[in-house]
Amino acid sequence: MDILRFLTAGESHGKSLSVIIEGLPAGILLQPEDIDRDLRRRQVSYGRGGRMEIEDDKVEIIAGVRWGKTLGAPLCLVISNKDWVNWQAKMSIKEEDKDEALLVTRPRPGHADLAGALKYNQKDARNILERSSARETAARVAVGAVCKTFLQAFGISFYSYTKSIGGIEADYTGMPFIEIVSRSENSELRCADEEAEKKMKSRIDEAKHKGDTLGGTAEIVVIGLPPGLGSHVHWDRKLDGRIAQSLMSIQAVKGVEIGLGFESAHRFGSQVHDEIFYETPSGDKRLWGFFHKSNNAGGIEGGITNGESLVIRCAMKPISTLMKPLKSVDLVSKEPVEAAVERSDVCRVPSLAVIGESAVAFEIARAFLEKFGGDSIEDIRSHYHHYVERLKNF
Ligand code: EPS
Repeated sequence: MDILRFLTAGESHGKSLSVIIEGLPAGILLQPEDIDRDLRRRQVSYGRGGRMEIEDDKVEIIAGVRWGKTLGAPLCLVISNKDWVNWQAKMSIKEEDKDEALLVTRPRPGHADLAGALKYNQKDARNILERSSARETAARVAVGAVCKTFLQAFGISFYSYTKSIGGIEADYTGMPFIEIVSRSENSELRCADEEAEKKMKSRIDEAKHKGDTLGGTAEIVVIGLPPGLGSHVHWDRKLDGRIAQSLMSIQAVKGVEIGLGFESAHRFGSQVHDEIFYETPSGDKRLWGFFHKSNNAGGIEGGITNGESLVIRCAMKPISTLMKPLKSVDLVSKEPVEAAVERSDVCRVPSLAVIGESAVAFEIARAFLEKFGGDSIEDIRSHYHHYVERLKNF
């Protein structure tokens, strides 16, 4: 049995999204605001469509928390869809509300519409697209926020920002990390490079004007990780593999890189591997003695965290709903048609950054519980401190 797991339910225009998270210890200080903060970060950005003017995501904690702390019981979270009021008949669970005029039969290239329709034997692609929609990522961000709250108690923190949109790269060379983070948090595109941000915005405007869409890349950084999360001994215990799976499962993500990633394939080994140094641990400055001066590995070696920061990038393809639609074939008539058009976003790379951060937070929390597991936060803290002491005296 997995030590930490979650399931989400909910259609994009259904009544709400729900999540059950199972395996959290008792004693995590948790308030709805801890989750709402990240829900807000996921929602707002330049390039999003009309839906975001309707939604104002807030979580309701239905179960698993009492008097401000988790109980060790399953946590149940619900995020309501404000747009549901406009979709009650179209998304009704009652057979008598079925309306043939509403069927979506023109699958969008790049979307789950066609593959899902074939697999689930559906002539109405709405029965597929409602669940494949990236609306579901709100639930995943809620999960990530809970995991981040838990990990914060151990000095582990998560950051994310936009690296590129539509081929325009942000240049963060020489910018202190703290500045990258604070500027990104205040940018409409989560981009700390103001020049690049301006170009990205006009590229988004251009795409919108042409009825087109854009993708891009986001970087996720995790600071404060101890060495030793994940394992080299089995394929499914390697933390890099698990993080990649988690990120690749985010709607529209087509690639994941850790550290130097694809670039490392072009270099000599001497230009890739991070040399090892040692300084006697002292106070809070360095909890363990071994360290690297470079971080091309991105914080993971052999599927195990090595004590450096985790640095991950993921790439998102352009959104597949185009206002100027591509060629498709009608699911019923089999005639050539233009793909279905419905309200959508032009670009959502900034939200990918926050969703990616959340997906990584879940995997880190899972690996953390595997290593230091206990039923209460106090037990976990004592396992963690015992381990850090052992590393100091290694
Ligand atoms: C999405 C289409 C749009 C996005 C949606 C994902 O929704 P709608 O069809 O209602 O305009 O806004 O994303 C969200 C609702 C969200 O919360 O991120 C899609 O087809 O994937």
